[in-house]
Amino acid sequence: MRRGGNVEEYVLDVRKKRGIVIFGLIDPDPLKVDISKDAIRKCISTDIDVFLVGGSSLVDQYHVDSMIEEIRAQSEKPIVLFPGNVNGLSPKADAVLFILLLNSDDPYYIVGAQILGAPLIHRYGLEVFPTAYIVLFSDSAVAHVGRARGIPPNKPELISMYALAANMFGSRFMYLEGGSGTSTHVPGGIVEEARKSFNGFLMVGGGLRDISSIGEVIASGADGIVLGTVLEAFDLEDLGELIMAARNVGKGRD
Ligand code: 1GP
Repeated sequence: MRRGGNVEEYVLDVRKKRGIVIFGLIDPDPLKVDISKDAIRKCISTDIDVFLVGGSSLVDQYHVDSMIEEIRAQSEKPIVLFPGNVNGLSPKADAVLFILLLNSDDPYYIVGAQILGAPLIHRYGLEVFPTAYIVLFSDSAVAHVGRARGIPPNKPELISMYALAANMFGSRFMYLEGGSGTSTHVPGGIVEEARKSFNGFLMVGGGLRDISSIGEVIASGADGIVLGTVLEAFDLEDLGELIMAARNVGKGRD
């Protein structure tokens, strides 16, 4: 059942009550349907807060729709699209990260795809999360596809330029992306610098697979973390422990 325009409120409320919002990223790649269905079941058993659907280049709307139906049949949690392109949109979701890939060199990823997607989003009645998206590491698939210029990890001051611009563009969400499956996560110094300048909800993802990296990004100011690879790679017990540890770090935050 569609939630009808209150997902952002729900996300902010979870942040307030639980200290951290945990996003489970489900990949609608048609070549790994069983793995993604298994990841959905693990997300439900381990109590993630929000489903993100997308993130991969290998998608078509049929598989996005069917992953959403799979989630809906088992969970009431909100489903937010994380489209890598216009083909990642679906009328069955609750909301969409309306992504501005701020450090792309290609106008298509800054404004082109958004213009093509806007009429569909409007017609589908999806709730929109205006999201400034910054891809940190240039050796990731998302950087390659989105032609993103990487940000040197030892130059955290550069991120504040993006964070200030994100505010000025009116973005209510900012997503610092390391890249799926990356060996290093977004460093705490970068998260801290973004936190100082960005006024909205700060998400961090990519390469978060142990409590030390998760603890570091939460302590540095992340409001939400995105988990993708661990949902597929970890068994239910290890994933449950990791998520419980993340919840403990989030407890008692302002
Ligand atoms: C990718 O940030 C997400 O867009 C999740 O990354 O697969 O490394 O968890 P992982």
